[in-house]
Amino acid sequence: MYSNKAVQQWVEEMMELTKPDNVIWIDGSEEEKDRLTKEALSIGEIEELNQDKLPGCYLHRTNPNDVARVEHLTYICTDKEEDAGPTNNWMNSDEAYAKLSELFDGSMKGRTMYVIPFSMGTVGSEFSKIGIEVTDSIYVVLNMRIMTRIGKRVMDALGDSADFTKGLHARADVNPDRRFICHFPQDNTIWSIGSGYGGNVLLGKKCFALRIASNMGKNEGWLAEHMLILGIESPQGEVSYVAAAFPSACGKTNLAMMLPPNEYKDYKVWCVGDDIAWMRIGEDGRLWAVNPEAGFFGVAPGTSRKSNPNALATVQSNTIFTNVVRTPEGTVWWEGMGVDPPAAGIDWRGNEWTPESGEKGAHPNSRFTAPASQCPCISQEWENPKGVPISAILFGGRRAKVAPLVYQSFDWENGVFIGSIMASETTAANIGQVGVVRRDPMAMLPFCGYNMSDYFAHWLEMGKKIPNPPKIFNVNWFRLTDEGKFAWPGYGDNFRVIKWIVDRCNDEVDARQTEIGYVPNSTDINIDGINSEKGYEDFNIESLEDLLSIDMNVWAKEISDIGEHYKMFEKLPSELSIQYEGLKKRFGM
Ligand code: GTP
Ligand code: SPV
Ligand code: MN
Repeated sequence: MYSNKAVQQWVEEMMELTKPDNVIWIDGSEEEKDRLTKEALSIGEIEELNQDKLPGCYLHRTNPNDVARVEHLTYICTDKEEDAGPTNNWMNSDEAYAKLSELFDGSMKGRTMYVIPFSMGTVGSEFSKIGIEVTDSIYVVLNMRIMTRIGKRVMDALGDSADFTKGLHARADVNPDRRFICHFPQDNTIWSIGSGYGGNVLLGKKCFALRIASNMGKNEGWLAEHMLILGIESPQGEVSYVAAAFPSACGKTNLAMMLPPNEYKDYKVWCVGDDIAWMRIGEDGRLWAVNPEAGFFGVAPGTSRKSNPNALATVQSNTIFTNVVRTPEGTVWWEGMGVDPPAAGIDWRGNEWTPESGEKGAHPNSRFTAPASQCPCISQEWENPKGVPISAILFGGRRAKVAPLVYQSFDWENGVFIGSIMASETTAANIGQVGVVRRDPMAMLPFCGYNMSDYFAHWLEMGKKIPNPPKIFNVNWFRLTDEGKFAWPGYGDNFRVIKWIVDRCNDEVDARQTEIGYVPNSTDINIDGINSEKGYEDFNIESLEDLLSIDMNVWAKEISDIGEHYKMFEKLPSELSIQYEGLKKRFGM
C-alpha cells in the first residue's frame, strides 16, 4: 500500500463500492510483471505465444461483443448539458454516479482489484499528469504497463499531493446493455464499466489523455490532441517536427513511422508519438509537443513489411496482441500482413479457422500493444519532457473526391476553420461508390471532453498567444480515381508531400493560391521513382495535377454541407462564421 492519504482514501471508497476479495497495489517491477503474467496465463486471460519467435509476446481475445470503442455509450457527465456541447452524449453528474454506482456495487466480488498509479508523460516532468486506475482486469494492468509509465516511481513523483485523475474500471458481466464509459471533468474522474477492450478501459489513453486532458488544456492554456508527432531529419542533420490529426484508422501510426522512399534516402523520419499530442507554448514562442504515452496501441490488419516495416519490427517482442489469428506454431497473423495465412489457425473469436472459410481471421480492429522504445525509428527526443517544437500541423481524413492531396491554410484562423470542417468518409466497399461523410473536427469528435464550440474558441485563442505558430495544412491520402482505386500510392510516398510541407515552413518553395488555400505547383512535388510496385506504374504529372485539382461542383456541395454542420454549434465563434463566409465568397457563392 502507498502512503498517500488521498489515494488511500479514494481506493477505500472504491473498495467499499466494488467489494473485491483482494487488492494489489501495482509497483511496476519486473518481478510483479512476471507474477501477473503467470496469473493471467493460469486463468486464460492471455495465451502464451511462441517464445522463441515472439519473446515476451502474448495473445488476448476480447468478448466478441466488445471489440472497439463504444461512442454511443461514452458520456461527458457535468452539471450542465451545455458543458458537454452538441457533439457529446451527456448525463447529469449526480444521475451518472447514481446509475453507475448500482452497476459497480459488488462488481468485484470474488475478484482482485489492482491499483495502478500511472503517469502520462515522463515521470516527474512539470508537464506530466498523474492518474490512478483501479481495475479488476490483469489485461488492463499489463497493457497500462506498456502504454504508460506505472508503479512506485509514479507514487514517488505524486508525493502526498491529491492532484491525480481517478479512474475506476470493472469488467462486470461485459454486457453492452450495462456498458458505460463516463467522464466527470469537474471531478477529474473516469468510470468505465462493462467492457474489457482497449480504448474503453486503458483509461490513460482516450479517456484521460484526450477527454479529461482537453478540459485541463482549456483551463490551463494548452492543447490535448488526437495527433501523431514525427520528425524529419534533412541530410544536413536539421530536424523539423510535424503533428498530424487524422480520425481513427486513417493513418496516424503509419505516417508516424514511415520510411522515406529511395529518392530521399538521405532523409530520416523519427517517430515521437503515434496517437496523442499534448502541446504547450514554449519559452521561445513556438508550440512544443510531447507524446504522453509510452507505447503504441496500433491497428494490426494492413500492417506489413511493405506498408509499415517499423511497426512490424516493433511488435516482435514484449507485445500483447488482441483479437488476431493464432497460427499452429504459436505466432500471429492478420489480414494484410503481406505473408501467406496459415493453412489453419485459431481466429479472433477463438474458433478453428481456415483462410478458405470466407470469414476474417483477425478482427478488423484487432490491435497490438507494444513499447514505443522498441520502434527502430523512435526519436531521440521522444522522452524529452519539454517535447519537440512543431513546425506544421496537419489535418486530414478519407475524402474520395473533395480534398486535394495537400493544401496550406492562409493563416492560423483559416487553419482552425479547416480543422473545424474536417470530415472523413467510410471507405467505398464497391468500386466508385462514395462513402458516408462524417464531420470530425480536428479528429476530436469522439474525444473532445467539452463543448466543441468552446474547443474551437480555445484553438483560436491559442493562435493569438503563440508568437511563432506552426503552419496549418490539410492532407488527403485517400482520393479515389473514377475506377475507385486510391489515386495516391500513400504510405512511404507520403514523404513527398511532407517534404513539400516542411519546405513551405522554411519558405523554400512557392505555391499557388486557390479558393481553399495554397496548393503546390505540380512540379514542386517530386514523383521520380514513385512506388510502381503497388500498381502505380502509370502515375505521372497529370495524375498529380488531378490530385491537386479543386472541383467546383464537388466544392459547391461541400460548402452547403459545411453550412449544415455549423448549424449544430449554437456558440460558434464569429471568426469561424467569417471564415465560412470568406470561403463561399471565393467560390462566388
Ligand atoms: P488509430 O490507432 O485508430 O487512431 O488509427 P491510425 O490513425 O493510427 O491509423 P493506422 O495508421 O493504423 O492506419 C489505418 C488504416 O489505414 C490501415 O488499414 C492502413 O493500411 C491504412 N493507411 C494508412 N496510411 C495509408 C495511406 O497513406 N494510404 C492508404 N490508402 N491507406 C493507408
Ligand atoms: C482510436 O480508436 O483512435 C484508437 C484506439 O487509437 S482506442 O485506444 O481504442 O481508442
Ligand atoms: Mn487513435
